Order: sequence, then structure tokens, then C-alpha cells
Amino acid sequence: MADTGANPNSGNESDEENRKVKKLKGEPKGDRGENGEETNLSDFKPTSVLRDSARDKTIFVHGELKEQPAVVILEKTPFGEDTLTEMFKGAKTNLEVKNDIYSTYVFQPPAHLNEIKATVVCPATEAHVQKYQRKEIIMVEETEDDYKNITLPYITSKGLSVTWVYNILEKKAEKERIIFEDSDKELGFVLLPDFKWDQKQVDDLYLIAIVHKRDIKSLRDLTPDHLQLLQNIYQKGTDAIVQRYGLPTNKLRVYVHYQPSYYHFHVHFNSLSYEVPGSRVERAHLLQDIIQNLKSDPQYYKTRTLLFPMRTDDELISMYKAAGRL
Ligand code: M7G
Repeated sequence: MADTGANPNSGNESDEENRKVKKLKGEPKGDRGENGEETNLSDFKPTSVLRDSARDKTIFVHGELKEQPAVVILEKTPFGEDTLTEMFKGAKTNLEVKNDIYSTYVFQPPAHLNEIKATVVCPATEAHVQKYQRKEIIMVEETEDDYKNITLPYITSKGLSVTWVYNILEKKAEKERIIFEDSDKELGFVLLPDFKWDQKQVDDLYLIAIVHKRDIKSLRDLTPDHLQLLQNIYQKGTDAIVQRYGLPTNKLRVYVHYQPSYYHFHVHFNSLSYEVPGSRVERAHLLQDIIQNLKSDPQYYKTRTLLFPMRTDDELISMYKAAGRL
């Protein structure tokens, strides 16, 4: 989630790049999706907090929205450099403590510069509630056989729905947010902002490339037959990001999750300066490494033991335990 800490790269950016990087206000923000309805969050009745983080300034709340189970994720958004002057000018400040040259204040900027990003899942399934709840996590070692006998049957029967992915590919939702598309059925993909990004600054850029092919569930399905697809995503995805946001390829982290939450192949593109929890080594596989691994061993992702983190209350863990693998 959002990392509002210091950006170690920002001191190296040219003025031109900085201009592109910092001012993204007014970019196309989104559409109303397939149902054309907007949700009024004043109707949301919170029942419990699934998770919160003072550091990330996020809270995951379970509750009801129009009598349907819902999860609402609230996240304080990063500061925009271009609005600082306006923010200071329009703010109310109340002194809390003063001691020598040091003082702290309650600082209340104008409401429009003090926004909170809200992500809503409604109706939320039990799987969503589980996904967002904080739980103990352990590493799982998955052999080729484990994948075939335990993980694959689990994914097939229990995976989260990918309707939202098909809506994007079929232009039923988020059509206005698409940054780039290669419409080739075999090699093509759609590149668009991830839900996690408010598109206000490039410091926390987060895009996803979703492939048009519907038969690749995850890393495990990749073979050298997909090399052209992977290279295409890397090349055209990074080119589109340089063109649109001025962020060069060497400032991007391009990777795939194993396990993903949604089993339709997609690639994550982050600004390198953005420390996203999902980019940690236990879950993120760099796209360039994947390409090299497939070149050096065509069976790499079919046969290798892959490690991944999993919550101890996940049903997959029970299945590994029942099979005597944990
Ligand atoms: P993942 O690797 O399957 O799992 O990534 P994760 O969600 O545990 O990271 C799916 C990515 O798709 C995540 O980065 C989500 O934030 C993003 N995402 C999920 N949904 C439901 C949507 C959506 O409806 N629209 C967009 N643009 N992004 C989404």
C-alpha cells in the first residue's frame, strides 16, 4: 500500500522528468464500470476492522453496504508537491506542544487536498474477508507434484472470480483508464492503472498488464511458447510507461506474483521507489528473470519447487496438511 516515506530517487530527476513525475492531477481517473452506478459510502455500516496499519495509513473495514456484505479499504494518499503552497495557505493550524525551537500542530488542510482513497468490494465473499484479514503467514514449498495434486485442484475449485479481468478485456469496465493495448490474441495485453494507484503522482506508480490469452493461470503454466508474449509485455509495457509518465525502464519494477490472488496471467509494473508489500522476494518474480529462466530451462516453471507465502488459515494450508506436506 502507500509508502509516503522519502523517495530515494527523487534527488536525481531532471526538472523535465520531475515535472512529469509530480503533476498528474487531471489525468483520466476512471469510469463507472459495467453497471454505471456509483456507491454512496455514507450508507456503509462498519462491523469490524479486518486489518489496519499506522505506518501505511490504511484500514480494512468489514461491514454492510445496502444490506450486502462489503469490505472498504481506506488509504491516506501521498502528498502532491504541486499543491503544497495551496495546502499551507488554506490550512487551519492548532498548536499542540511547543518546546524551545520545536513545536507540533494539528494541521488541517483544505478538504480537497486531504482526500482518502476508498476501495470497495461489494458484495464481498468470505474469500475477500479472509484475504484482507491479518493472519499468521508461513512459507510453503510446492514441488511439481504438489502443484498437480494439491494447488491446481484448489485453484480450480476455490480461486477468486476473474470477472473483473474479463470486464477489462471486453471493455465493459475501466475502458477509459486503459493506457496501452496490444490487441493481438496471442501476444497482446491491456495496460492500465492498478486499483492500488490513485494516479496523482508517479512516485507510487502501479500499473498492471493483463494478457488477452485466457489459458495462463499463473507462473506455473509458463513455457518457452510464451516467451514472445512475455517479451512483448516487457517491451511495449515499459515503452508505454516512458511515453505516458516519463518514467524510464530502469526505474521500474516489473514482476509476477506467485501465488497470485487472481488466476488470469497479469504482470505488475511499479515505480522502483515505491515499496509495495507484494513486491517482496517471497512473492514477486521479476519478469526479466522469468524470461531468462525459461530460456535456460524450458521446463523451469513446470518442474521447479516454488516457494510462496500463505496465511495459516487459508484452505490451501489445510490441504497441504491433509496431504502430509506440512
Ligand atoms: P494479484 O497478483 O493477483 O494479487 O494481483 P494481489 O491482489 O494479492 O496483489 C492482482 C492485482 O490487480 C492487484 O494489484 C490488485 O490491486 C489489482 N486489482 C484487483 N481488482 C479487483 C482490480 C480491478 O477491478 N481493477 C484494477 N484496475 N485493478 C484491480
